[in-house]
Order: sequence, then structure tokens, then C-alpha cells
Amino acid sequence: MSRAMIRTAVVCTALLLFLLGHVRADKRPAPKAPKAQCCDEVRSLKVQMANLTSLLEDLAKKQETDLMKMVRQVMDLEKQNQQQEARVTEAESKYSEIHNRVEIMQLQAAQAAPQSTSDAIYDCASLYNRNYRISGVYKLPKDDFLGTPELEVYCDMEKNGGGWTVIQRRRVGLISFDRDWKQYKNGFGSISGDFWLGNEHIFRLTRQPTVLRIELEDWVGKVRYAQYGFFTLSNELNSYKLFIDNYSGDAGDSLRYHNNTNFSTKNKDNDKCVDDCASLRKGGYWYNCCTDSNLNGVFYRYGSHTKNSDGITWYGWHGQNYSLKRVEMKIRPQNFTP
Ligand SMILES: [Ca+2]
Repeated sequence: MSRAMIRTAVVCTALLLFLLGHVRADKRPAPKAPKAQCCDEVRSLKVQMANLTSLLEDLAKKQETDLMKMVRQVMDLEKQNQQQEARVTEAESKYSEIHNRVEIMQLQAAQAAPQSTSDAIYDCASLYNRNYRISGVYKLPKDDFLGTPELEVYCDMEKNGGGWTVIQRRRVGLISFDRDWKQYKNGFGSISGDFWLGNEHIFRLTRQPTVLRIELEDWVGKVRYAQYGFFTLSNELNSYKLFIDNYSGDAGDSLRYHNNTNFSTKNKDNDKCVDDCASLRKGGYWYNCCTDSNLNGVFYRYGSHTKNSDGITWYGWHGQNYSLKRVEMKIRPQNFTP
């Protein structure tokens, strides 16, 4: 090895040692300096700032959540309010609809009452159904729907199941039945004695399906009856024409002969005869050609009845020359159940 080479090696080693020493010196911990203290404070402040920021963020989040909660609550309340309003509106609408229906029903009931409701006082059967069970004089109320006035009637509430409206009676004999058209139309006599109820009233009462029962008594106290399951009259324009059917009884079917005939009075001859039956037989009636029955004839007392054909006659029982002692005609709705 040359001297130059040895010198170079020594220089290099010295340089290396110098460098290593410098590096080792850098690795040693730095002594505490005013600069480091400042950094700690900054760091601490930074941490505090971070904590505060975090707290603020939390607070903001909480506020936002609370706000959202409140908004939701307000929205819920509004929704509930709307629902309640809707319910109120619906209820009001329903009430209005029901009220309307009730009004219509009341109107219909008022219009239909005289003929269809069971509690309307239409005749003696209606009164019977309202527990009036004593026979006697009753007043049927005036009927606005039918345009008829208040009517006094005699109700038979006891015989044959009751509920009968009496339309004719002969048993005293003091009242003449030889009357004109207008009197037979409106009725005459005494409602608790001898009377004719009136064709207009009979027409009205028989607009519902009606039963007619005729009770007859002779001068020795024998009693017979004739019943017709169907009985009605046409109106005045059609001369109160008689329609009967479904006979039953033990007096004989003498009214059948006069079925489908018009009513006649002494001033209105509507019979099917050349003769004037109402004038000849001295009473208004449905005359075919005079004979067979005349329940509105002359009331003959005791023994003077046998030779006259103008008395109260029922051919099927005592012939046309026998005038009966007592007769009563009464009607009742077909659907009546005692
Ligand atoms: Ca005639």
C-alpha cells in the first residue's frame, strides 16, 4: 500500500466517524425549550376547540332533531285536525241525508196514512184495533187526504168478532126511508136508532176490501143473517153501483138479484125495470126489477105487514109480502182479525 493510499483511507475514515458522530448527536432527545411549551398550549387549545366543535355539532344535531320532532308533531296535529274536520263534514252530510230521508218518510206517511197505516182511524175496525171494545156511537176524525169531514158512526164491537161499522138500521120505525138522492147520498136518521149512513160514506169506507153482514129479525123473534165476503160501491158518477160476492148465511142470497145495479131513489130511477121501483117500494135501494129484497122499505108494525110488498123485505126468508121487524147492515175490512 502506498502512502497516498493510506492518507486517503485515513481521511475517509475520519470523515465517516465525523458523520456518524453527527447523526448520533441528532438522535439524542431535544431539551425542553420555550418553543415546545408553546406547541403544547396550542395543542391543548386545539383539543379544546375540537371538543367545543364536537359539542356544538352535537347541540346543533339535537336542535335539528328536536325541530324535526316538533315539525312532525305539528304535521300530525294538522293531519288529525283535517281528519276530524273530514269526520265532522261527513257526519254533517250524513245527518243532512238522514234528515232528508226522514222528511220524505214523514211526507209519504202523511200521504199514505189514511189508507195504509194500521193506526189511522179509518172505521170501527181501526177503533177496535185501538182497544175500543164497547159498542156505541163514535166519531171518525176528518180525513184531509180523502177530503172527508168528521163522521159519526155506530160501531158494533161485540157481535161476530166486533169491529163492524153499521151502515143501515131499522128497528124503531119512526123515520121514513122514502127519501131523495141527496139525502141517500149524505145519510139521514139517528145514528143510535134508524138511519142510512150515506152512499158517499159507504163508497169511501168500501174502497178497501170489505165484508157486508146483514142481520134480519122477524116478528116472532127469529134471527137470520146473510154475509157477503166482498162488498163495494162505485162512486156517485156511476150511481153507487152495487158489487157483492161470496155469500154465506141462513137467510138466503136475496141481494144477489140486485148485484151490479145502480142505486135508485124516488127522484132518480136507475133500476132495470119499466117501473119506478124506488117510488113503488117507497125507499131508495139498488133495484134490479124491484123484487127479492128491499131493506129500505116501509116499516110495518105488528100484524099489518103481511099483505104489503113495499115493506122491509127479504124474499129468501119470508117472501116479498112479509115486512121484517128488524134489520141491520154492517161492514168490516176483509183483513180484520178480532
Ligand atoms: Ca125504471
